[in-house]
Amino acid sequence: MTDIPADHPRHDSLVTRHRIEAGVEQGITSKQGLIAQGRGEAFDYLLGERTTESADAAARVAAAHLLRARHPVLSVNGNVAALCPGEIVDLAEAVGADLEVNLFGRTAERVRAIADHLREHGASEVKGLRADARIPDLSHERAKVDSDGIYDADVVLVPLEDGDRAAALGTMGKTEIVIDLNPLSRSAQVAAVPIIDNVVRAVPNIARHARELRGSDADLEDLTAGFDPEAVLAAAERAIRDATGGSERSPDGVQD
Ligand code: PTJ
Repeated sequence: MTDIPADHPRHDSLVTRHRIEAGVEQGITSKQGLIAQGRGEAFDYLLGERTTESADAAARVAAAHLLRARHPVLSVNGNVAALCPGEIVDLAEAVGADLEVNLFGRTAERVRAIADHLREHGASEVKGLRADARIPDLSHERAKVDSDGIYDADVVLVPLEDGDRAAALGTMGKTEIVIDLNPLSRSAQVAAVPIIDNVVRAVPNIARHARELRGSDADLEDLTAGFDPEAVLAAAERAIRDATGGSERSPDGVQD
């Protein structure tokens, strides 16, 4: 990987891009994952590459849902495995969730490579290899899930994917928490809890909230009941429109 100076103005974004590149080289991330990363980067740029207040509030509600769940499961694809493997394993531990590999471009080799990668980052058990159940009314490979994993879950964290599985999980009566930088994406639009943020920031942020909530006397039910997903989507869209409206452009108009 090219050395990126710590004081480079886009340091974090470039490091993230290199992680995806390495993921492809290791057989963890699909080539389409590179395209998804490019889309994500554009939205992140417009959001100021920061966790907005509304994304932070949504992350806290997500933590409350995961802590209250009977059986929470965190779904892992090739991009998540490359970008934040240690952080997703840590989140699973913080909320007592299962980890399950679920891929759009599913191959047995890639499922195994991702499971191994998560184990190398501390996961004790990784589901998704058996794939002995199906999400109804979903024709592609993402329908393949474990019967004692996503199929049985009541709350599922779905980071960064196309929208039809999120909708299908909702139809099954599950609460879906979606992390996606695009507030207009179908998965964000159908989520019970959309978190419009980069997975590299959102995943550790949910874990931080979960640990804080666990140690407090906060009413988790109150927290989840008062949540408005539409307001979160509208706030993210507003932040993007403000950024493109010219009010916050750099003085010389140069974009890195
Ligand atoms: O590993 P697989 O086979 O399961 O494939 C995973 C990808 C991501 C390739 C697949 O799900 C896909 O093609 O997704 P899409 O349809 O490109 O959607 C990806 C969404 O994630 C887009 O809305 C992006 O804006 C968003 N996104 C990309 N990078 C990030 C992100 N959201 C949060 N954090 C990111 N780092």
